[in-house]
Amino acid sequence: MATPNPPSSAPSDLDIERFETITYQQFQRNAANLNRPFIVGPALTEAWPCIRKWRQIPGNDSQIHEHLNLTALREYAHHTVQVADCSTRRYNEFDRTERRLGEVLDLWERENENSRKLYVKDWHQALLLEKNGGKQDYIYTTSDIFKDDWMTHHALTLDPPDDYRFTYVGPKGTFTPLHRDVYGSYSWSSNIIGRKHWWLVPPGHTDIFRIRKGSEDMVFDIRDLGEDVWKEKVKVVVQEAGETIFVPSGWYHQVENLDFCISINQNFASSHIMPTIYHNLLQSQARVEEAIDDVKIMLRDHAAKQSGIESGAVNDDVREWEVEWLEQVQSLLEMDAGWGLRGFWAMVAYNLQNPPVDASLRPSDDYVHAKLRPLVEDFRHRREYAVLEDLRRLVDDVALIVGAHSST
Ligand SMILES: O=C(O)CCC(=O)C(=O)O
Ligand SMILES: [Fe+2]
Repeated sequence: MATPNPPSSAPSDLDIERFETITYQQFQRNAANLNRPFIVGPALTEAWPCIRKWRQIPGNDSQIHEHLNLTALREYAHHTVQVADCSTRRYNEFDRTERRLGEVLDLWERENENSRKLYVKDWHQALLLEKNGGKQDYIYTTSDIFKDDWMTHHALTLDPPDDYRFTYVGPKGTFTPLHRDVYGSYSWSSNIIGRKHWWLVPPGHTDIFRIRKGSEDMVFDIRDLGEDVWKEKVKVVVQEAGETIFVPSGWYHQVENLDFCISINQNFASSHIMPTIYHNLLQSQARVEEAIDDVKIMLRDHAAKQSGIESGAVNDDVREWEVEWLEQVQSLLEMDAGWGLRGFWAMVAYNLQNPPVDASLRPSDDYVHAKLRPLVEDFRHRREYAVLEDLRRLVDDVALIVGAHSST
């Protein structure tokens, strides 16, 4: 029997829920429980100083930057930024260079074919402002719902301080190819000026975008595949100026600027997704280990020769070569993925001891500890725990807090 059509107002699986305003409990349900995207209306950003500063009073000229007051960005002309050239693809990204923002502003103001393709991305505007004695809230305030962020909260304590807060500026037509966010983190992105077109792929539909069956590599631009292939599977939405979008953990997405846009975004992670982040890091580590497997054999054989033991018969207690091996893997992982196991556990320990936000805006300690206990237990079976003393001490500190009892 045919099922009747749902009333046209019923939300379909492809709809993105929109909130005018949102409570922390609603955020928790969508982020932690359902891991699905949503959009929050302009009420979240309307008091941000940057909206007033960067919006251009409409005139009747036909500048490509329309509503964006590029002159107001001159204040940051000395900031070094990453610039993607959207006319030149390089692997899974566009060609990128590092330039002073002032140089890019000059190019945009000259308005030619080449400058229309330049997209300023991953500009650490808030961090650079703070380094010069300023404050993030001169530009914007992070919404309460996103404050339980373990990544930037910890990264700001490093020497030199780092963060995952970014500003994006790009003319109409510039775009970000299909990707997943770093380490399986969440992101939020608020459009200050202009509209963005988003394509969001639910984790269950990732396979249709692989370049080959079983491959880790994804298509660069969803649109190359033809809409019929993905139409029923991908969430597509236009994000208006002032709106904020939440991108869930592990969702592939791609974004096109429909106008000259400026947006503020942040990759973030709270206790809900620590297991994802931990397992993603271990997967990256496994790839590093595989790539330099010959180094392991070399170190082990060398140690065996030195101690006069036949290769393969090295006693488990001979650890020096293994310390060297595990350290090499960690430093390569840090270069490749931006951090390693030390960074992960230091972040966890720091956030347990110094929660980023008041208890009403984060899960209960019981919840947080229950999320972390299995990770501690897993890590205690790893060679890094047995061999690298500083890591063992760090993880033992975490174990004490979360109540993971020693296995020995
Ligand atoms: O706005 C863009 O071009 C990309 C934003 C993005 O990928 C994100 O917020 O995760
Ligand atoms: Fe992203």
